[in-house]
This record gives sequence, structure tokens and C-alpha cells, in this order.
Amino acid sequence: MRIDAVELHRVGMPLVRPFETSFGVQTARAVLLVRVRTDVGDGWGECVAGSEPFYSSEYVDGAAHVIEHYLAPTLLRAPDVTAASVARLLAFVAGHRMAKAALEAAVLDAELRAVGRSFGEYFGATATWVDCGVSVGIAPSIDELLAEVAGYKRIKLKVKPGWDLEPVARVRELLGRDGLLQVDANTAYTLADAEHLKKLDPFDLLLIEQPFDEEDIASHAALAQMIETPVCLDESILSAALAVDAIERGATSIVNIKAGRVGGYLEALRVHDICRELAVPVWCGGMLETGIGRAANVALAALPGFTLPGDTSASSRYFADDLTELFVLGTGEHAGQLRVPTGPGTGVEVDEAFVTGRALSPHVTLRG
Ligand code: OSB
Ligand code: MG
Repeated sequence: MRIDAVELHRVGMPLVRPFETSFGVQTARAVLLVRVRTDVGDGWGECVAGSEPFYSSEYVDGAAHVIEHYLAPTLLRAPDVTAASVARLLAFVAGHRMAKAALEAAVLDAELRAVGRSFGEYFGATATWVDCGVSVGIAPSIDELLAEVAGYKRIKLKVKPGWDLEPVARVRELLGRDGLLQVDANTAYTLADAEHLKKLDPFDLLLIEQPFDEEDIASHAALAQMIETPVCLDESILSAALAVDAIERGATSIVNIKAGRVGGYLEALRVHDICRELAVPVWCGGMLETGIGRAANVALAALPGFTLPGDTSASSRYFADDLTELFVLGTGEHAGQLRVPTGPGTGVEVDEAFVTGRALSPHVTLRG
């Protein structure tokens, strides 16, 4: 296809409750969306970068800048673009994976809508419903935390030094022995905390996610030798090649897959495929996505290697309203699950009036 224009939209999405992690408290998302206008139709992609460079080095203003000045001009100059060619076309820019992923997703959305195929079908989804987990921020008190954790297939607690053993013990007590429970430290510890983290062993956690720095594969491998709880990397897994490296070094025995973090859904598929070959379970991470990113994540989570519930929560967990139809948990046999969209592209429709009404600044249109 030929890309005629790339639009950048910034939308303010207030959160229904503050979301606290070891890197700070968030009360709203300033979402960067890209729309590609092509000769076969339009497509939308969501950039998962945060407003500030705390989870990763990427952030919204940086992503918008690199798209405007480097990435979009390249796609606009290319005579023929497909989702499968976007990563190669943009490889001359180092890093900026979340920015690249947003463009690739938009191109894929346009491409699939034009032929009436869904993301799930294109990805090779095998499930029609996916099990959902919920990520629970650091809460002001344990009682408030306990009030938040109902209805999901598994609970993930955000932890940091000073907020770990006690909340984990209390939630384990609430869930009972069979409840699926895991923790996410977002790099808040160092290897000097290994003895402390070992005290999590009796709580039978599914995994501990990213206790140490993004670059510190060696310490994760060392910790994995010292504790019973499986170590799972998030921030460190920036590509399929890095996933293989971390697995082979014993630093991660389960992998969190986030398409934005690895540069797009196509690289996310490669992470899935190689982990499946290596018999390493994967699960779908989340970045507080609107319906655009959530739809694509749910489709990804429907692949056969996603054997653990993902951070694919209902929209209402984060937002009172959304720029697409809401994702609502199923009932009965589908309690704690979300249905995989089957419509063309992401399978959700973007409400343009919502995008305009919540715009944080006038949108920018880039043309070739
Ligand atoms: O580490 O998984 C993370 C949100 C923003 C940035 C990083 C993370 C998260 C979450 C929320 O844990 C997951 C979700 O979208 O439900
Ligand atoms: Mg994480």
C-alpha cells in the first residue's frame, strides 16, 4: 500500500483510580495515537509510551518527535509499505521501539481492514476467549488493596521495598492456596535484596517480574538460582533475540510479552514462537492501553503459547469511558475472560468525536 498521510493524535485518558508502581503514581494517560491514511483505507495504532521516561527510556513527546522527524517521513516516501516491511524500513533508527510499534500496528490495521481479516486471524490465534489477570498498583493501605482484587483469573501485585511481604501475605490469605498470584517490582530491587526476596517463596507465587535493572541480566540469573519463585522479565525483553539470550542464561523462565516494548506485534509473534519452541510459557503484558491497544493485545494473548493469564483487564479497570467500544469481562463459563475480537483489523471502531473531544493538542498531519 501507499501511505498518503500519518496523523498524530494526543488524547487525555483520566484513570478511574491512581495507579502506583515502584516508579511513581499515575492518575491519567496522555495517549499518543497514530492514524495512517493509505490508498486501501485507514488504520489506527496506539503508542504505549508513558508521559515520562520511567518504565522505559521512551516517552510520549520523544515518540511523537521521532515519528514526526524520522519514522513517518520514511514510510511516506516508500512506494509500497506492508506491515511486514515496516520494521525493516525503520531499522535505520536505533531503538524507539514503542514509536515504531505504533506505526506498524496502524499499517497492519489498515492492511487487514482492507481485506476483511482480523488481527487474531493474522496472528494465528487459537482461542476465542482469553483468561484475564489484573495488575494492582501499590495501594495506600492493605484494606484498600483487598477491596480491588475481585473477578480476575489471577492477581499481580506491584511491589517495592517496604511494600512486598505483607501485602503478598494478606492477598495470599484472601485468595486461598489455589488463587493465581504474582508480583511485579519494575526494577525496584538489587541483588543485595536476594535474601529478602527469598522470603516470598512460601507464598507460592507464579512469578516475580523484573526485580532488577533492565540491563542487568546477570543478577536475574543469579537470583533465579537462589529463590523458588520463577523469575520473569518484562523491561529487559526488547526483542526475540534478547528473549532467547535471557532464557539461555537462566535469567527468565517465563516471559512477559508487550508488543510496544519489542518494537511491534510482528516481533511479539517472534518472541511467542521462539519461547514456544523452548517450552517457556509467555503471557501478555499491558500498558494501560485504550481499546485500540487492548484489542490487539487480546488477539495476541489468544495464541497457543500464552498459557498464563495476561494483564488484559476490562477497560473499566482503568477508564470510565474509552475511544472504542469497551472490553467487558464475560460471565458464566467466560467469567474472568475477554472475547477475542473477530472484526476486520483490530475489530474495534475508533470514536473520532471522542478523540477530538479529549484531544490534548491539535492533531498533526504529516504528508509525503
Ligand atoms: O510493568 O507491567 C508493567 C503499566 C504501565 C507500565 C508498566 C506496567 C504496567 C502494568 C499495568 O503493570 C498492566 C495493565 O495494562 O493492566
Ligand atoms: Mg511489568
